[in-house]
Amino acid sequence: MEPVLLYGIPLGCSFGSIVAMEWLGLPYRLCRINMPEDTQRDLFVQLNPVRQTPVLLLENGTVLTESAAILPHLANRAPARRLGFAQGTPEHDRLNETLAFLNTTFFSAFGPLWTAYEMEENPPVQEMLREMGRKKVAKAHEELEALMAKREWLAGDTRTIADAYFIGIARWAEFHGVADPREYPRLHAHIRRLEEDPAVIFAHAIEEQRSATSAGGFKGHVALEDLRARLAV
Ligand SMILES: N[C@@H](CCC(=O)N[C@@H](CS)C(=O)NCC(=O)O)C(=O)O
Repeated sequence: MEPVLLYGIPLGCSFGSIVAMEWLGLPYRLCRINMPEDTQRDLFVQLNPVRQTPVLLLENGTVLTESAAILPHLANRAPARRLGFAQGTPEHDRLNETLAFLNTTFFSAFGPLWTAYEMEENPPVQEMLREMGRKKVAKAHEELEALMAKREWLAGDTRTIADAYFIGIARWAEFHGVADPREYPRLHAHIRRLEEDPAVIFAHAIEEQRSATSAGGFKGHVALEDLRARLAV
């Protein structure tokens, strides 16, 4: 069977891996994971003891976790698609640098906002966390805005897995009502361009369970329980 990407809803950062899968154009399946309920299930914990999505189940029954590992793995599957670069090149270094920034500084800037959103009501603590989150998200946006002054795409002159990963996280700013797009015009133009991409439109439709047209190799969903038989022992 094709590789299976386990993606988390609502609003998972695995969105970027769905976009990358579509850009890749190779056959794949998806497995829908409701967070946090499904991430606590025995089979999911067996797949990823860290209890997080995305998870990529490979053809040989082994598992790859972490966006920073899954996305380069996908890019390497079809080098002709140019979603990544050959190891040892300056472009590869630049892509690693950008992915690392997105996976640490940008991703974690939203941490306080998610904590405030998910915690039991406690207005003073929530307001403090929101303020901290607003500042961290604004700083990360400033850094990305400066970067986009020099580049057409996040990691250089061409579209890469960094852009796929970015769009799955960037939408959190609107969800939390932070980072006014007018303050980051280049970054916002980049977001608008990505939002018009068929792969991004597809990923939204998948998350929202609307009819979704794949421009890539999507072969349908599989249930979590059906993956049990595929796991390598
Ligand atoms: N370092 C991981 C972080 C993954 C992560 O935090 N995933 C969240 C969604 S964005 C998740 O699955 N949370 C599980 C839950 O809320 O139950 C990566 O980049 O892949």
